[in-house]
Amino acid sequence: MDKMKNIKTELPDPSALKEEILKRYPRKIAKKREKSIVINDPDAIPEVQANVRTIPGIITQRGCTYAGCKGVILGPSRDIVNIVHGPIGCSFYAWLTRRNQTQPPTPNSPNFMTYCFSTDMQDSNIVFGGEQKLRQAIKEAYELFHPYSISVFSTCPVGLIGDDIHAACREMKAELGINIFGFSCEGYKGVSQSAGHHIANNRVFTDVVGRKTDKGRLGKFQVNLMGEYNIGGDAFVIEKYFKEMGITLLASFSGNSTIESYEYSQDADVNMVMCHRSINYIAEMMEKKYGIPWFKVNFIGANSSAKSLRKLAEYFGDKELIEKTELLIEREMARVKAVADRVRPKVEGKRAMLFVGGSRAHHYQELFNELGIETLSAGYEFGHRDDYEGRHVIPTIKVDADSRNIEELTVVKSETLFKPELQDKKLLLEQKGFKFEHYEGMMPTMKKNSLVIDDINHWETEKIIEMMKPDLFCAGIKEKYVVQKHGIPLKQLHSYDYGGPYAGFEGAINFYLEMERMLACDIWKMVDAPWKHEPSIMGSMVYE
Ligand code: CFM
Repeated sequence: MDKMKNIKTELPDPSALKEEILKRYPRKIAKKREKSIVINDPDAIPEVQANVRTIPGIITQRGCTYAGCKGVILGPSRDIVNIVHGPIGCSFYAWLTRRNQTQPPTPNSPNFMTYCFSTDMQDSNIVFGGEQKLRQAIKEAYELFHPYSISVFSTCPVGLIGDDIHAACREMKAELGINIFGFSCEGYKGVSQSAGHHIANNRVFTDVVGRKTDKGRLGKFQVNLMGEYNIGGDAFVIEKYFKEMGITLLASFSGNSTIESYEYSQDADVNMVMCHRSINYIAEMMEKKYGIPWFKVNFIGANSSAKSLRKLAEYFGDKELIEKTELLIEREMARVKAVADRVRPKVEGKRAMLFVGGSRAHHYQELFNELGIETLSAGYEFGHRDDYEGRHVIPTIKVDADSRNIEELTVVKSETLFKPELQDKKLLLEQKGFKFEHYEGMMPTMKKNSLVIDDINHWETEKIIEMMKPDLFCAGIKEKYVVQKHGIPLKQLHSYDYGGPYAGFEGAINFYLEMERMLACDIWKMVDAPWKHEPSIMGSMVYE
């Protein structure tokens, strides 16, 4: 390792480590994985292979298409009954396993998030078809709960036997008189959760957004917040700031939300996109159809929260709004600074790795930067090249058979609801350097020689831990105990380990304190895994 290099901007070259990882793979697999393990150079971003099939048999972090559609996008809305058409296991897996929170306005307001609705398919349904059972389930759910809306999610067997869930939904919608729609989000439909996001975005756009056109204005500044799922109460924090600033949040896709609010979300003056991966499709389509511009925000990290709130105020350009925003930031930053000043010296120089989803592996690096914690290696489970390298690469992304599987909707301008004045405003602001439809991606913000790994697996996780010895690893429950047995603390960034919120200024403070607890402590060095002393069985195989 070359100690003379400028370690402020540059990490040691990890080429040898990459070789070491690839050496163990059969040749064909090594060739494939090589393209997903890249050594970063922020000045000349290398291409990352992403959004391709996981190698069968490898222990991936990924989930399925159904998880992305039902669990991620639709799951956090409270006034809709989400019926899973499939075997009970798929429902059980998706039942309250994410930490989305919600706050119904009154104790009597509908909230079906805690329920688990399933058609509980049996062998006989697989043989003779399950559509009739699905119709019955929709009817039963309606009679019991009288929800605002009902949706249906296909699981793998439904796609295999060919039940027409959309026909069943149309029939029941006509019969019951409420909005009922379905998602062909069979688990195998795409290579990861990401396909499920796209499928969910499409249907929500065609069947929900724009249904209510008589709402009228609800505030002076109307916005939608997209790609914020209220994990650990993050959305509550952001909503509080909007309220203080006088911003009216029409709809949040989809943390702390109602389906009803999506129906008039086309009345927004702007869309803010937090998690680009999961929701950029709706933002794009709403701009085409309704003329609503969108820009990227990030409320993870105190500095990025300040930047995002400022950008919002700048968009509206209202003097009073700008003043209120500055006051809020000043007050909150003073609180943040007091804690950061105390915690930073204790954790500065520690080294972290983050392997999460499709946006947090990037967003959380902001919090680490604020504490002087260095990111050695990071990657997404299912991000696309644009989430790594920036949106400018989108035209160069190869569309393969797996992506072609997911419908690309053709969207046309709405004759009656398109707002040309918002597009004029966008143009004017763009001339002043305001960036719309822009996401720079994760890699330009990471140091030279940081190791970027897409769809990391257990073997690679163990290897980078052994060789780079990070002080902290961020991932999910599947990785947690393997990592901790190495004597390294793991912070879950999907569920927050029941901590949080981590969004906004108070979230940053919570996270700093969590880092102090995890990193300024010696207990992890005392972990003694049994395999360090006991012989383990080794195997090898010849593949050619
Ligand atoms: Fe977006 Fe998410 Fe994420 Fe995601 Fe997810 Fe999630 Fe995630 Mo878990 S929508 S990409 S599919 S920010 S559930 S709230 S934490 S993997 S990084």
